[in-house]
Amino acid sequence: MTTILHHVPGARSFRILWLLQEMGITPEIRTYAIQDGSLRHPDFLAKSPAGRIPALEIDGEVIYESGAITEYLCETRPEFGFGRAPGHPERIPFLEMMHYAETIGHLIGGLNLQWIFLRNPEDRSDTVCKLDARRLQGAIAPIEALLGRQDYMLAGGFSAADTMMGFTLTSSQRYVRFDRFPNILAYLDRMAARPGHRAAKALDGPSNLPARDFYEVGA
Ligand SMILES: N[C@@H](CCC(=O)N[C@@H](CS)C(=O)NCC(=O)O)C(=O)O
Repeated sequence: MTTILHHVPGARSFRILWLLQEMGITPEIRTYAIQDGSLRHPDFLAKSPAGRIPALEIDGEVIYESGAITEYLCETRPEFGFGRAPGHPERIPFLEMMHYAETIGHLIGGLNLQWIFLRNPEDRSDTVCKLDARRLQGAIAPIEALLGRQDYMLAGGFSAADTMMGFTLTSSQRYVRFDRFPNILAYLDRMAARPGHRAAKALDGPSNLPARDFYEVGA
């Protein structure tokens, strides 16, 4: 099997790298940078029409959208138990958490645009930044409550909902102070201790995002 992951270090493609490593699959990695135009090259647009990572090629077939890739990998490799198939008692929370990761993810993307990718910082909107940081914090708070009741996104144990959400929660720390979310901090420590996560971190590569660790947004 040939597996190629189109990847930006520290970006959403980490979700796929981590899941693949949990499955014992090491892909060939093609690395891009968001700010250098490489994701807008026609060759890449032919694989991912909005010019976004991740895209995953398996034996020449390309899939884009991290949630779709994740569901596909779980469905085609049920022996790992990382998905929750139709009829499974955790099917609904599985789907909810998979997609909730992108409710949070799109808020981070908006803040990244404001703080990292705008060419002219004077174009940044303080109002939008504050609103989005508050909305981000509000979207994370229910996860803190959830992790007060269970160790993973699903009560039944580790799943691909964790590879989707774990990455998202890690990235949220750029805009939200997590000292108010101790259950999530303990969860992220548990995730980081997993051999699959460690192996994925080793493959991730150095960040090429010109980003600070934390932006004080005033939430
Ligand atoms: N919903 C998509 C979002 C993909 C996405 O926006 N990826 C970002 C990196 S985290 C990207 O490629 N950004 C490039 C751009 O916005 O030009 C997914 O989950 O795969």
